[in-house]
Amino acid sequence: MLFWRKFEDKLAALYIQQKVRGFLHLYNGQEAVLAGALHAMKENDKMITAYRNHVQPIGLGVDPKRIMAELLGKDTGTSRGLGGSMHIFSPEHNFYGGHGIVGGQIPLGAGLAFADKYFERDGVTLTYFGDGAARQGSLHETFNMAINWKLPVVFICENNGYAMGTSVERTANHDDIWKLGLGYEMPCGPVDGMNPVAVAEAMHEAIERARRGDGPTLLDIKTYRYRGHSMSDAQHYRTKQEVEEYKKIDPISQVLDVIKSKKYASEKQIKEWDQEVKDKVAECQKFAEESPFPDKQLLYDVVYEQEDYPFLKHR
Ligand SMILES: Cc1ncc(C[n+]2csc(CCOP(=O)(O)OP(=O)(O)O)c2C)c(N)n1
Ligand SMILES: [Mg+2]
Repeated sequence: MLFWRKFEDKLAALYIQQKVRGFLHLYNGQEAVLAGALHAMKENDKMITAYRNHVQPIGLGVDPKRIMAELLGKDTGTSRGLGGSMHIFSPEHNFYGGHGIVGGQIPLGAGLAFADKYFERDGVTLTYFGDGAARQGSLHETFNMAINWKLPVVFICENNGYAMGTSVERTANHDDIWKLGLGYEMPCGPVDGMNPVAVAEAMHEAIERARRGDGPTLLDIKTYRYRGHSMSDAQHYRTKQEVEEYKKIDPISQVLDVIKSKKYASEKQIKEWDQEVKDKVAECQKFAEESPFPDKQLLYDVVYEQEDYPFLKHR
């Protein structure tokens, strides 16, 4: 979690230097929602999410150097710099993106789960979406089919309280997103998303339900993002005090408190971890900055020669 946090802080700095361009949506504050999931996932399980998607692939084993390179538009990036911030993709690590259309990944996640069931492969698909995406119609069509066909999928609403700036309370008659599962008789419930242990427990239960053939679960994971929706967000919709309140229950601090109180590690060890994380982030930056931009010919290749995806062959 600490590495993901610092990796994203570095991306914010690189954005200000105009080395990362376009959109940039950061995950700071939401790390427990990923850490808990990774704890519960097994080898063939898959993950799909929206555009707040830089750290999930790192958690699944993608080299973070290649993710930073992707954000800088470099040839060594996960999609040779063509995907950019919102479209990290690495199927070989079971990471299926990286989607910019709000709610677009919800049916795709059910589709991945359908394929696993159809081909009788072991595997559960974790389908992430935001509270804003929970208001899209595609969610309802997907829920209906997924529960009807008992697809091996877990629907994870990463409820950080806001869409771009619209609060959950303003977008529906009630603000309990988990209750959207009730109409489909889909197991559902709220989860404390600032606590990685609570997330892991809920994920274990939901993933195992899907794996044994009992179908989907909807988890409404209450979390918070410290930074703006994207880098260009004046944040008029919330107070600084609200952000500070959430920082008091920060997932990384919660884990550090346990480590310290149980004496799992010394202060010296904790400082060493900090340094290791800083060094690793610096290594990613060096790799990304020193990598070349892709050759212009690549644009032609991906537009006109897609049949065998030559541009992906180097992977
Ligand atoms: C179909 C569609 N409508 C609108 C947008 C513009 N848009 C981008 S992000 C966003 C908010 C989504 O919020 P949420 O699902 O809560 O995700 P979060 O950013 O909080 O992680 C909107 C409206 C879009 N990308 N796609
Ligand atoms: Mg949101």
